[in-house]
Amino acid sequence: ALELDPEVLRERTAAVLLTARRRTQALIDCVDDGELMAQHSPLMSPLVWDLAHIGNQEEQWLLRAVAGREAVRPDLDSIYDAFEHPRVERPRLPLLPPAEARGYVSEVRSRVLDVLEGTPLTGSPLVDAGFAFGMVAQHEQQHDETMLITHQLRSGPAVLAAPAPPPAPADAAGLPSEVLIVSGEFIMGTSTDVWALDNERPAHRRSVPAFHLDTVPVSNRAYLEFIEDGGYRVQRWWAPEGWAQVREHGLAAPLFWFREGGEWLCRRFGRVEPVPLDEPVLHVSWYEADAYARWAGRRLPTEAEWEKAARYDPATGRSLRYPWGDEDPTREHANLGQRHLRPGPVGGYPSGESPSGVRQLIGDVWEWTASDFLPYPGFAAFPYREYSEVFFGGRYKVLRGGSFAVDQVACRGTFRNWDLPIRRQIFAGFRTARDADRGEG
Ligand code: AVJ
Ligand code: FE
Repeated sequence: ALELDPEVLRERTAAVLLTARRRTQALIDCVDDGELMAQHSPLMSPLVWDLAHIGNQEEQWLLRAVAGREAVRPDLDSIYDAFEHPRVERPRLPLLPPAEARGYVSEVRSRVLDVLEGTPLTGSPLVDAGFAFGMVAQHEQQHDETMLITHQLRSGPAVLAAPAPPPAPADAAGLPSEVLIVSGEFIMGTSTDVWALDNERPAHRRSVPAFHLDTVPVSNRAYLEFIEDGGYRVQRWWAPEGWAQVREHGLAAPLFWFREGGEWLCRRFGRVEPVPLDEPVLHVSWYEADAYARWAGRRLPTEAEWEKAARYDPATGRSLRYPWGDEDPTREHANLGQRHLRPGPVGGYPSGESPSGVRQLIGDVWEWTASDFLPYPGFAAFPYREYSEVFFGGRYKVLRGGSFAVDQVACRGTFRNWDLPIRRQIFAGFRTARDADRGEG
């Protein structure tokens, strides 16, 4: 996608870095210094930690690794090393106060723009097609999503606002509930998408038997049926660890939901509203998604099934970058980039439909899959083991598709996210699948 004239590549790279910084700025400028330093949830860092961590990663990769420049603030590396300090202890670190953190990230950025001007974007895997710059922009955008989660967990008056996403199109109510994805091999992952991260590589063949996938993500309306049918009280729907979580924490609904006067309400960025029945369900753990699917007589899709539904074009046998084709998303295709601070109603974004007719695979809500986070055959850690490799194994479940909170630079048909199956604060929902009957597809 970025086979470009070097000047155009430089301009686009600078623009992508600027887009990320604007988002970061919006997320920190709306609260005072006390709130930037505070820990709003033990699950999250203080916002000011994320801010300086963004700058520190940018310094390490672009100023030191790419440009070979002397360190600006080598003393900060340890404070902002995510592996050295778990989130719960970050408020007690000697963090840069807000004004200094702002000064640090802007100093790093101005040097980075200088490096971008002067570095040939070819000649080593780290700089080819601007990879390291793209990686750093994706890193900042991923932290912008993390910071938005912190905002959702924060209590106090609302400080963020955004226009509502477009209403569902006229055909949304008449969509088939599920779509058949035909049997056969497809190409999973990528070896050619220049800013794809290590865990998305390499492209490889995967055989996927025929299956049916929900046309749209599971809605709050559908999820409420599970709740009202006593779903949280019936052990047989739940994986053992999921049932333990329900019992231990008294779970009875998605995170941020509560009941008042017989009505289900939810909290969103400091405001309360009736649970929007037509939106995809959000803030459920993998265990809740898994239990709902079992209750519905279905199951979660595997990661390979999800990617085939999103990328495989039966007409050509090719795998596309996105459900709609190879072109970057526009606002017609998907709800991304914190443009709207909520998912759109189910059935939306018809221009973003996949060749098989599945909607909203990209944007709106991250989708839990049945799969553990594992390397693809031929995986090679690049450029650092701590991005993906140290998370491989059975502890983390894969999420696909991106949410309204992630920017397009960090979202594509091959992009893989992962989290612990107990997590509920992330912007995650799901859709369900079932095996095809014999003879189908
Ligand atoms: C890919 C979203 C799981 O936030 O832990 C940020 C991204 N890696 N800094 C995370 C990441 C290093 C990562 N996730
Ligand atoms: Fe990070």
